[in-house]
Amino acid sequence: MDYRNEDQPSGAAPNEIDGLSIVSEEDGAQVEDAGRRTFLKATGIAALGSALAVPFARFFPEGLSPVGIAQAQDMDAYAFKDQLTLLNDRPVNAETAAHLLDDKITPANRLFIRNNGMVPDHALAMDATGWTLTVDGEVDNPLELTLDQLKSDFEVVTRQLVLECGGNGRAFFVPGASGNQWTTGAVGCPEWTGVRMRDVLNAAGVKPTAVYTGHYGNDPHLSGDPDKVSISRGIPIEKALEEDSLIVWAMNGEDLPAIHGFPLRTIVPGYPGSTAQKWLNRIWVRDVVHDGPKMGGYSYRMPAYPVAPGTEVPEEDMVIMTTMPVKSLITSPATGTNSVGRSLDVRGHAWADGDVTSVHVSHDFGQTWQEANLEKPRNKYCWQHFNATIELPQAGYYEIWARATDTNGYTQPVTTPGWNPRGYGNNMVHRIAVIAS
Ligand SMILES: Nc1nc2c(c(=O)[nH]1)N[C@H]1C(S)=C(S)[C@@H](COP(=O)(O)O)O[C@H]1N2
Ligand SMILES: [Mo]
Repeated sequence: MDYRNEDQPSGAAPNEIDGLSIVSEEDGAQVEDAGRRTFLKATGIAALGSALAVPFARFFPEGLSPVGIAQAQDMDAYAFKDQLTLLNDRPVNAETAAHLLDDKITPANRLFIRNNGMVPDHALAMDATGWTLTVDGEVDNPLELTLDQLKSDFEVVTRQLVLECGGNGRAFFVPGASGNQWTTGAVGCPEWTGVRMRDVLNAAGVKPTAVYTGHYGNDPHLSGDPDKVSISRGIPIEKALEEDSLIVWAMNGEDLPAIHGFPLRTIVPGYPGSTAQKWLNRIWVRDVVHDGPKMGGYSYRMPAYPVAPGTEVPEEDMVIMTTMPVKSLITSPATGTNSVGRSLDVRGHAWADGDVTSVHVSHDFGQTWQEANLEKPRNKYCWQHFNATIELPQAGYYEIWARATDTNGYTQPVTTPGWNPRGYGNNMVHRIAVIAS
């Protein structure tokens, strides 16, 4: 089994209150040299840094870079991010504190990053020369489309769509689950521009034998082995043919940033972020469920039945995670805010696989709930904004909780839901802490 990306168990789970949590380092001693890139010789402090996978390599003086040039380049591609929490720098993984996600449209510099491999060279150079998208497999006419063809031959659509990692909230599972210790910030809702995946698939002519897509990008594997694919996931053909499953080249009106998949990626709203293939160059239409790297084993798969926390679930009992659960995030005030007024304005976003029908907030650990104002979504799969004014009965310490309910009648649980080996799908209520004066 490849532990490099899914990482080792993190030990104790952090405190469950957002903002008071301890983000544990991961990937310790898992770093290997990537043969296909030039590396600085690991000596002295560099060797030590390499063994510990120091996550703040960019602060090291020039020449003392602990893990080498390729990683330094990835961190350059990360440099435009605004105050994100870096969980790992090889591969780059970073999340966003809730109060930094207050914008209605998530700016590029606040969107989380989840890389399984390295940022490809063409992206680092922002060079899309000769880029093509191949569509093959169970289709009548395999296609090889240039970016220009993609942009001119199909209807261009712009949609604001949630992108959320399936492991968002993993840090709160007890016992801890291995992988990036995301708290609440592996989510965002930028505006994407591109074409519908279904228009492209229909142009290729989907055969009746098609059951699944397989998405490929060209991000180098961490091992440096050019024959290894970092990640290749896919979606059921019915989902690929839905009108909001997109192939996009722009985020918030600009070219995709290098680290977010320049020049092309998929966006599959309602599904785990891992299906949103970055640096997309091929969609392979399959006559079986796609079996690329990170489709099998414990990756993005859940037990087929409820298991007790800590259970060793046999691999054959794991099933692919499809839709993401209903969720909400309080983006103002920031957790830890002191001296808030007794009349407290709170706001945030809520999202689901479909629409959110209501959001409730509580200041007394869920003993009483108050319905928040909820805006309609700008388009399907866009997050919805809520706000409420909570009257706090007296000065002191409060937790503010938010709980969303979706059109299917599902409500966020107040505790971590169904434990699973890799800690996916945690949609427990979001909690912040404030002191009222
Ligand atoms: N080629 C490629 N695509 C990828 C990944 C990756 O490592 N390589 N990570 C996936 C995962 S697990 C997630 S959650 C999203 C994260 O997208 P972002 O980094 O743009 O936020 O990209 C997905 N697409
Ligand atoms: Mo992810």
